[in-house]
Amino acid sequence: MTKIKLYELVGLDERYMSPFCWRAKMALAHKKLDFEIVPIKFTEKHKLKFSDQEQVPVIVDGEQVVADSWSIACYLEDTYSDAASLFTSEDQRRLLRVFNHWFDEIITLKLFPLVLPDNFDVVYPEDMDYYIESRRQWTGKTREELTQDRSEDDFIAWRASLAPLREQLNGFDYFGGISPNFQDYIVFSTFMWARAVSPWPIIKPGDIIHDWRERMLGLYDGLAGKTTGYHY
Ligand SMILES: N[C@@H](CCC(=O)N[C@@H](CS)C(=O)NCC(=O)O)C(=O)O
Repeated sequence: MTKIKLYELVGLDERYMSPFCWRAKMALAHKKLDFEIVPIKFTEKHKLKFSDQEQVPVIVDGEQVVADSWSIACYLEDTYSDAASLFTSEDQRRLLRVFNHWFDEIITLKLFPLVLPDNFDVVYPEDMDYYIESRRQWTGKTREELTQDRSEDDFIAWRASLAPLREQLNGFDYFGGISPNFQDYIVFSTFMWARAVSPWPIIKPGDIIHDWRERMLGLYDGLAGKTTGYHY
């Protein structure tokens, strides 16, 4: 069987900085599927033309091309139904779809301008012009303005907003209970983006979420923990 290809965004020093790619990668590992990473820089998105869109992650599994992390999780779940499940039931899949949106649009979006200023340091020089302009259009601010605007208080507020997740983890090793499921990968992906690009600790030791993140870093023979990132 040929390996599944995962097209994944990469920065300097092999920093895998796309949260959505982390979701796809952890889902592939969860199902114990054989895969290889095809690293993509921001200025190499023409290499994704075959997928009829311009974003990573994309997987190629034989003849099948699937883009978008949620679609990839569903594809893997349905295609490799004999392998460990990413969802505990169809009801949970529906609920996690909502969770997925909430986590992206509320939790990760709030963190975005706080971590973004550091992301510039790990972008390839050839990607920099595109990165500066696209992020200025996106946020309406320059890197300098974003840097000036953030403070530890913003991080404290962000950490506090994770209270419902702490509640869910209480007494469990993973959001999935005794073992991880796709909810764990959704949450973890944001932590992996931050870890790859910013020295600012978004979570601190002593927090139940920090303990969980440590467990996640060790999963699948340290798949995530072995990658380049800041340690906190
Ligand atoms: N909803 C999509 C979002 C994918 C996405 O936003 N990918 C980003 C990387 S994190 C991307 O390809 N960005 C290209 C760019 O910024 O030019 C998913 O879940 O996969």
